[in-house]
Amino acid sequence: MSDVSNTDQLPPTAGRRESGMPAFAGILGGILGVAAVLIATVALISSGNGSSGGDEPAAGGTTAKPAAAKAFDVELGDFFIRPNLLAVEPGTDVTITVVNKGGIQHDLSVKGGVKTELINAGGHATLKVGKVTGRLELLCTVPGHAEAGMTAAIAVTPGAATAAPATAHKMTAEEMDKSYLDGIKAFPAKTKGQGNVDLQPVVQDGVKVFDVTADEIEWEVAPGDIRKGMAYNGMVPGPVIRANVGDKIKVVLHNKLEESTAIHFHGMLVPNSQDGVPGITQPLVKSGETFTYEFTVRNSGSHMYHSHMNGATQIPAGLLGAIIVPGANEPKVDQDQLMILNDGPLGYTINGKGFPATAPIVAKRGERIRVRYMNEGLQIHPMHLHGMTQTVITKDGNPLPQPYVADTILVSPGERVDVIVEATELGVWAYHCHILTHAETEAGMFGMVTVVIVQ
Ligand SMILES: [Cu+2]
Repeated sequence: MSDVSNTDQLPPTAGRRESGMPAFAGILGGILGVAAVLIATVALISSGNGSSGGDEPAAGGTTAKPAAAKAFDVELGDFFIRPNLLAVEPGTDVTITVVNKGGIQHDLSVKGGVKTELINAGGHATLKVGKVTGRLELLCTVPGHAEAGMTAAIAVTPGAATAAPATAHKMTAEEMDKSYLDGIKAFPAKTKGQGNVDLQPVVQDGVKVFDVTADEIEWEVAPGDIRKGMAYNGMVPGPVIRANVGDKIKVVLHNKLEESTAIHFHGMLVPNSQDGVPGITQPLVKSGETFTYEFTVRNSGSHMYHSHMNGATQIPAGLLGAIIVPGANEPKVDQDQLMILNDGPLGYTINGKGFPATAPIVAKRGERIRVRYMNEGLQIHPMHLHGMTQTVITKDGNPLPQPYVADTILVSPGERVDVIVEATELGVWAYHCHILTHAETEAGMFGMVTVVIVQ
């Protein structure tokens, strides 16, 4: 098999090009788009044999001792880079074929250097690192992803050419079975920290005052999976604020973050000055500052409060919570469950936890369960319950004139959807996001998976 540095397959006219540019990639590079797949194929072939190509003629064609070239395959995922250490001989010309196996966009970047474009889930890209003379750090530059584990390195190691090729580990069928069943055995796993705890207000002069402190935290998403996040009152999701229509409420935000923030009351009808968008309706709430929101609750429903500053990072990192305002005609239910969906630095989570640390819903046969879906993430999540249907009764806090029945409920970012589940069927029923890259890997279930147990 040939390496990308082979030049004997070149047409004579292709002899002049940038010094050190791998010939194949040099030609194909001109046909962007279509080329990505072809380069991926070439790289797959070339990296399989672990050859450095060091004995091949140099691409530049004049120097006596050519630079070796080496192509690597690297997988990106939520949130890993595999393999995370690429060993090369000093002076090797490195090209990396990058495949995004995750469910969200990632890129691969040399720290402070070249990087790929954002790669969609399932997409490929090629990173031409060039000649490597010293250790290089690699990372995904999407905010929060490096912190979540997406880092790697190219290490310069004399003798690397004869070492085993660096390839992503592929699990055997037995390993897959064991890992899958072990995950289910661990459910529901205990982890440190729990979100959605009711926030008790202090009543001052007839006003319900809720104190909320934003701070950086470490959060155990799943057993041993501890990630850097941000939280209100140290929990993800933040504490639940409950109020009634007509209540005068104050929400006092203390900013202990190292950056500015603000709170937007998503879905609530508030005076413009209380809408929580820095620079548009209020000043920035800078690090160390306190800001008080005050308004009279006007509309009922399942609502949310979340950051509206650096939102693509702060909200997925955990600055979010539910506001529940009962309506005039609430359905009669035996259980009222919150299901806050999120994705980002904390991974794919239901109420701040990933499987097997998610909580099951346990019901007696015949119970009526309301589930309030809220999507605080950056992606859509079609939530599928096995065995029983879901009746959609409310959208964004507004009761539907005509409820409808479904088994998969698509919840888009910012949406709230209330459903009723009649727990009529005995058994343990899987309940998960049906974008399966949010729920399963070859190592088993993770992320947005839980169960409904009907006894
Ligand atoms: Cu999902």
